[in-house]
Amino acid sequence: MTRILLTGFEPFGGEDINPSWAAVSLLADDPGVTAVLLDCTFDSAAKQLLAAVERTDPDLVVCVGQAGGTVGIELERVAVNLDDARIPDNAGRQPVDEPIEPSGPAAYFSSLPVKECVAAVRAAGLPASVSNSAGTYVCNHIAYTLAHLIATERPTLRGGFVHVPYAPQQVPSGNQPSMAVTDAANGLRAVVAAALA
Ligand code: PCA
Repeated sequence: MTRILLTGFEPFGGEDINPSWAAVSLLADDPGVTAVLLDCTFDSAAKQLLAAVERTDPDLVVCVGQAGGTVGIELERVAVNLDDARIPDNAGRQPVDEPIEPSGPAAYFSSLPVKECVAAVRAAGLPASVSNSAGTYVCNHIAYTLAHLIATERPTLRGGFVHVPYAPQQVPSGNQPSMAVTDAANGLRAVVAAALA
């Protein structure tokens, strides 16, 4: 059976939930899926991701994070070799203008078929788009770490990063866009199916 590793993040920035983990955990019992929760910290999240890849030896890895303020599921096309944190991570670390891999390339492209994944999410009736920046915080750090692993050690692994919007309960006044966690989960199912096709 195809082995699929999905990761989501713990809450950060004063939020009570992170819709990335809320959605990923709804896929935990899907065939072939291992769901792993990552700390929202620069240091431990990458270690947790690499350990999970070692443990599960996946064919596909989709890492998922929250992107507050976005309207749809965003397939990240690019990961940059830069940590530049606007707020401290959950361990209180706030790197500014630091490379992730000092000898690594400036950026990597996702090895997910991002356009096909967007089309699949839209076909499932949900908004989606390609994003050309995953930011410079913990999500980009994980996207770069994954891409670097694929480039240097696991050439047959396919993987990339996806951002999901806030869950509705995070924006009770409705002044920012949100997506039901069940919809985000179904969107992620479409991403996985397209990535494996
Ligand atoms: N979103 C943050 C980090 C964790 C998360 O869910 C980001 O976009 O970097």
